[in-house]
Amino acid sequence: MTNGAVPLTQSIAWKALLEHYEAVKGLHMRDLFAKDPGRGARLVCEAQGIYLDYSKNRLTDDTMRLLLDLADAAGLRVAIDAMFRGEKLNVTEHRAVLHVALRAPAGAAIRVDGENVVPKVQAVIEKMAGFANLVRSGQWKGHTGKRIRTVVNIGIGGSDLGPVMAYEALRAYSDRALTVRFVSNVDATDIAESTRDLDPAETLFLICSKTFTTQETLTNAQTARAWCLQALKNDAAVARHFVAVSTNAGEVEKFGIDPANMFEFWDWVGGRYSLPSAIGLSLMVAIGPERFREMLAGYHAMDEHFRTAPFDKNLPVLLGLIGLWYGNFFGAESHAILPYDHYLGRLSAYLQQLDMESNGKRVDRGGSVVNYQTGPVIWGQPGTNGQHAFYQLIHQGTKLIPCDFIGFCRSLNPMGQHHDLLASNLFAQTEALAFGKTAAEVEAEGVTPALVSHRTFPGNHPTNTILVEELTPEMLGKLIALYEHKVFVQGTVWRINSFDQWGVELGKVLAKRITPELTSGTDPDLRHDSSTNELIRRYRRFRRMG
Ligand code: G6Q
Repeated sequence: MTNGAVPLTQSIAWKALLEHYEAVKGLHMRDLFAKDPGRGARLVCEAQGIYLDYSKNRLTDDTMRLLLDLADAAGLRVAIDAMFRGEKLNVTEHRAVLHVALRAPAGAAIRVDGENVVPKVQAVIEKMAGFANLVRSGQWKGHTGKRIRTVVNIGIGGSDLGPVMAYEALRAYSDRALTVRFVSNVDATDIAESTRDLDPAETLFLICSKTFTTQETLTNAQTARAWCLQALKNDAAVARHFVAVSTNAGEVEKFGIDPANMFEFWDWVGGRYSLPSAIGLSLMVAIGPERFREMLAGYHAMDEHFRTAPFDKNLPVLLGLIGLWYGNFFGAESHAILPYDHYLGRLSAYLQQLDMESNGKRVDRGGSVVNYQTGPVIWGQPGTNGQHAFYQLIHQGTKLIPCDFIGFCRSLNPMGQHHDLLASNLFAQTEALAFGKTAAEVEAEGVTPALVSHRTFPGNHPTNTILVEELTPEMLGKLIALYEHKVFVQGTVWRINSFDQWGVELGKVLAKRITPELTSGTDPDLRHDSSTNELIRRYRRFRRMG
């Protein structure tokens, strides 16, 4: 699938980019725009209701041509087809990578080990819809006969970040008679604060865990069970107040949840790609099956765009290649995601996991250490709040931070001038970042000479602008799939496995070793390094017993 024989940095396409970088690295966007009045209308890509303006980047038409050559040389087309065909691209876990099957329409055929998985995906969506309708209509009663008012999703990582992000994003479409809360942290404060004002008789817990062995989730689930049974005083209540989403029916049953109340998904769905699976159940309860299906249709439309559009008009390919240009050639280490929509307050955190867990890899698929940068640090906050906090560093700091600005033409809460002010801020920021303010311009404003350098903005800070008409469930699906596939594009060029997460697995094992050393009644024989040993001893001295 990749040209494994030639090291990436020795490949013709890479070397051509390196040479080109030397020629264009000094160019300023001020000059690029001045010399080319058509640039802002030409370096754009519009598809699936998404307008991507990538003209405010430190690149030329030649850069794009060379980046597209790199994608071709990386075998991107073959890799995309292999993913959609269900090949086991996750080589270290020997698994297919088929989140695209979760949103394939009924009637499609996508095979894993010879089995068409689309019918079973559709069957789970049907089962979820039946359940969501019962809860939404009040027909699903708690143990004492009361209707459910609050749904608490217990899960962590991929079993939390997607649902919480999408629930916040689609709040405008949700049933306000129901509230959904999310508990993820093993810190008891999370579940204590999330349940303190709730009535157990009106609360339904969704225990979401692909493996159903994750310490944080199971600990929270046990605590929730105890909280519920303390009030309802009957084990039979579990059946009305606990539902599971998992790939592991055996562990679900051991926990005491009736397998009839379990919603299934499969090992070919990575945790961070699982929102469109049964992991999205809390979201479906909130917005209803129809809206959830609209979101799935949006995902699918972007999947098809990615699979079929020529690379120079392919949104995920363009975003992926432009990101790589900065990471691998300009040495940028991070990438900011800045949504100008309050509903997307959790989008950056969601994309942080998607990208950093997928492409935070130091060896290629064959296990050799790579000699080039892979995934960047992804971070961000919604605008305009970020402008009053960290944008300073982007404008005038010493680091190059490419940014994605995401905005909408219409607000879901049209009130007075709010939305025009929000949009003006977005456009003004990308303009200021690109063009800056020269010392001459500052002087012309009559600024005292001592302050001129302080008030000069170098500009030439790259941004992509993603402009969309309105935030809908369908559009949210498209935006998430856009970033999923961007990550795929980069991972393919970097020759890494974007679909395993051994670093997460490490964390799951390490803490389990230390817990008994913190709690044992007798002094444990500590065999860590001297720092860890001292920390454990100090903790034991001061911890609350019992
Ligand atoms: C995601 C990761 C990780 C995972 C959590 C929860 O891709 O694998 O974030 O989702 O560790 O795992 P479980 O769903 O198995 O509890």
